[in-house]
Parts: sequence; C-alpha cells; structure tokens
Amino acid sequence: NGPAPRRTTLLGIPMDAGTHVPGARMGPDALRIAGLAGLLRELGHEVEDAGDLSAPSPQPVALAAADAARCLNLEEVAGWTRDIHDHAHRLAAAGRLPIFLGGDHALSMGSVSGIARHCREAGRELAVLWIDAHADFNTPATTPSRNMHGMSLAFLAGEPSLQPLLPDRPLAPLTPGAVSIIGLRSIDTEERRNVQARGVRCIDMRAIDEEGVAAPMRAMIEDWQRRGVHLHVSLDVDMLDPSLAPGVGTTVPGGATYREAHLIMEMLCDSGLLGSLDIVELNPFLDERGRSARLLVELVASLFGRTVLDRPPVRMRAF
Ligand code: Z70
Ligand code: MN
Ligand code: MN
Ligand code: MN
Repeated sequence: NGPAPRRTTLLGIPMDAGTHVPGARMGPDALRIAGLAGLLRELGHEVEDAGDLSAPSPQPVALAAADAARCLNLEEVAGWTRDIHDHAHRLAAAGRLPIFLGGDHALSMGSVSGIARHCREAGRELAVLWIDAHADFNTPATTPSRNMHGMSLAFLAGEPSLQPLLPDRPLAPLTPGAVSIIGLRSIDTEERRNVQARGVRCIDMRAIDEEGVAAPMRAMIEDWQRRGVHLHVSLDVDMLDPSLAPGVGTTVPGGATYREAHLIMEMLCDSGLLGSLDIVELNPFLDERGRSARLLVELVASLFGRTVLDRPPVRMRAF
C-alpha cells in the first residue's frame, strides 16, 4: 500500500559554478551509480533519465557593476539558471515529477523559478521546503564569499539586485509564507537580517533539538495540505551531519541524524504533496567511498515510499 506511482524525470545538472569548491559537477553521475533510478522503479514509479544538461555558454547579466563584482562566475550561473528554468518549466507543464540532480545549490534559482512559473500558470500554490544547514539568503551586498549558491533562496524570494539573472521570464517571487527552511545552523550576520526581515519560517537545529522533527514537520504539512500546494523540496546534503555525509564542500557540525533525516522524508512522502525535488551539493570528489551518495539515494527511497512495514493509510486531520 505504498504511495501512488509517479512519473519522474531525472535531470542531471553538472554545475559547480555557484561555489569556489569544485566537484559538485560530479554529483549527477554519483547519484546514478548509487542506484537512484533502479530504486525508484522498485518502488513502483516510472523513471525517465533525461541525462545531463550541457554547460551553457556564459551569458551577459545586467547587474549593477558593484553587485556583479560580488558574484563569482556570474555569467556562468546566469547561463545555467536560464537553461534550468526552461527545462523545469517544461517538465512540470508536462506533468512530470522532476528530480534535479546537482550540482551546487545555485541550480535551484533555475529549478524553483521554473516550477513557480508553471504553478502560476496552472493556478497552483507553490510551497518550498529548503532542507539545508544554510539559509542561502545572502545578496551580492551581503555575501562574505561571493559564492552564488549562498544567494539562491534570496533570489527566489525576489531579492531585487539579483533579478537580472532571469530576464524575459515571467517571474513569480516566493512569498515568505511559501518558504520554510529546516536544518539551519550556519548563517551570516547580515544574511540573518535578510531572513528575519522576510519572515521566512525556520526550523533550526535548536528547534530540532528541543522538539524533534516530527512536530514541526506535522505542523507544516497540515498547513500545506490546507492550502493544497505543489511542494518543491530542495535537499542540500549539508543538512546531514558531516559524520554521515562527508561528501560536501561546506560541512557544518551538528547536523541531522540518520533517523531525523529519514523521518522527514517519510513524513513528506505520507503528505502526498511532493511535486518536484532538488538534490544538491553532493561533492563526490570529497566523498568517502560513495557513502554520501548512497545515503542520499536511501533518503530518496524514503521520500518515494519505502517503509519498514506497510502502514495504515495516513489519516490527515479534516478541515
Ligand atoms: C555562506 C555563504 C552555502 C551552501 C554553503 C555559505 C553558503 N552563507 N550554501 N553551502 N549550500 O558563502 O554565503
Ligand atoms: Mn537545454
Ligand atoms: Mn544550500
Ligand atoms: Mn548548505
């Protein structure tokens, strides 16, 4: 009695232009070698592997000069963002459940904006769950690193200085109520101001220590179900504790345990709301014998319906 079969499409995005640490471009193949497609099929889902996007040519971006100087590989990231956006929009419009295999977290500027455009056309509300040690809410003016993977959520929330990344595409900036971050434990001083000023819902590690993941997840899921959203999950590997998932460029101690991570995935599966997924920041060059890639694939299995035992149908509260 697993979840309904889904029509999934794997899209590899071998980019690491969003960070100064190279290696995430190897992520898509590591996830394939760890058995992602076979596992989804075993769980009863249809899987189409659309292969990898090829690296786009750098594209001009009309950012203010001072801002442009604060963005590493800006033209490359712009090229990726526009290409990914178009693919994401097309896949969602075709009724697929896209799984974007990263690649660094800057790819979500394209994936989420493309999904948001589809949702707006389809009259669906979009909610985004950002599973991450970081908030990725820096702007060119606040970034301490110039790495654009630390700006992706700010862009998606409508940060004005970054909007020229995606010209000529109907933009649907995410409202604060549409974004939730879980796993947060590393935030820069000015980035914190950006997050708090926007009123984004944050479940940080302090909250997880005090309440676990089940209670806050249940509250969010009930809210999303009431609103009937398309849920986009953006899974940054560094949310996990580095002892479990060392294959990532920016490890932060004190991350989620194996069981917390699986429970989040199981609850998301039971919600029936998942509409699209990013798996980002896996850096196979830094991994230990493929264990981070394998753990990610196990987590995706939980997200797509693997359970220990059959469970009675989830009865969600009636509204
Ligand atoms: C820091 C910055 C970041 C991911 C690191 C780190 C950002 N706030 N994001 N790893 N996924 O440089 O902006
Ligand atoms: Mn293309
Ligand atoms: Mn991130
Ligand atoms: Mn992160």
